[in-house]
Amino acid sequence: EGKVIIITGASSGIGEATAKKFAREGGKVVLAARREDRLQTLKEAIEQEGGEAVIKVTDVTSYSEVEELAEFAIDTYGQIDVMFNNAGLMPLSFMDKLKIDEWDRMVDVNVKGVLYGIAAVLPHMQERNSGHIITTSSVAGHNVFPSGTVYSGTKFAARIFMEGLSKELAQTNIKTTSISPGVVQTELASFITDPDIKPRFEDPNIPSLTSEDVANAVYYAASQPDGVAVNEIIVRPTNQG
Ligand code: NJP
Repeated sequence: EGKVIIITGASSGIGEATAKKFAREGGKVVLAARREDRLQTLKEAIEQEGGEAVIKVTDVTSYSEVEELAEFAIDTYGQIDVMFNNAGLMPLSFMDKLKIDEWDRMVDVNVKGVLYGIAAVLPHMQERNSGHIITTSSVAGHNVFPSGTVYSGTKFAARIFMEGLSKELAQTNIKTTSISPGVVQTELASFITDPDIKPRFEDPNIPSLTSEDVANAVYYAASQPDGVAVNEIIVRPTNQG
């Protein structure tokens, strides 16, 4: 309640659902992504329900933009309680397709974007000796599957950043959490360009979670008492296989 949370990738899917969840629970939500129209629509939806949100157009591949996002949150609300590094891409393909551009984009958003999010809030949280950094990894950050090799690598990295940071911050009150969802029905698979992969991941009949299921897991981690850190959550559809 009343927590200030920055959410990257707030313009759709898990980020959007998490924004609505925190706003309903009384949080002050800072919505970040590239698509301003989507952020504006979400802000209005949250306000119509009596919640509080502001928007900041941000490309997480730019450190200066992520820094400005953190400064904007502090200027607006005085503090950052939770940083949710959630923006991500999953253009799956077999490695021998050599989709170098897509590898670059996954590394830029899924790896460097997370590091920039950490860097932008860490000094502020250390100064207050309080705060919580939450990052969306994946079950692919625990197990690699064919066509998901590069994506998995980025999600292993994201999870290890949270684990290592948690150890480095062990003497502080700052918490870290890695959220690893299984399949979630969002727009993520729509950006797959490999025709050998795309139909399988866009099949609406594969067992999947809703974005709200993941938002509930994020909220669970963020709403624990001061002395309790939930460092890792794996949340999967019961029959994902
Ligand atoms: O996907 P989607 P999800 N700068 O496509 C944003 C992970 N995950 O909600 O910039 C800033 O609806 C983009 O915003 P925009 C996944 O890896 C998912 O499923 O306006 N933001 C949009 O809001 C990812 O880390 C599944 O285009 C950027 C958001 O990212 C997280 O969940 C399973 C950006 C993507 O929303 C959320 O993805 C799993 C940039 N440069 C993990 N580039 C799953 N869906 O099955 C993109 O294990 N975004």
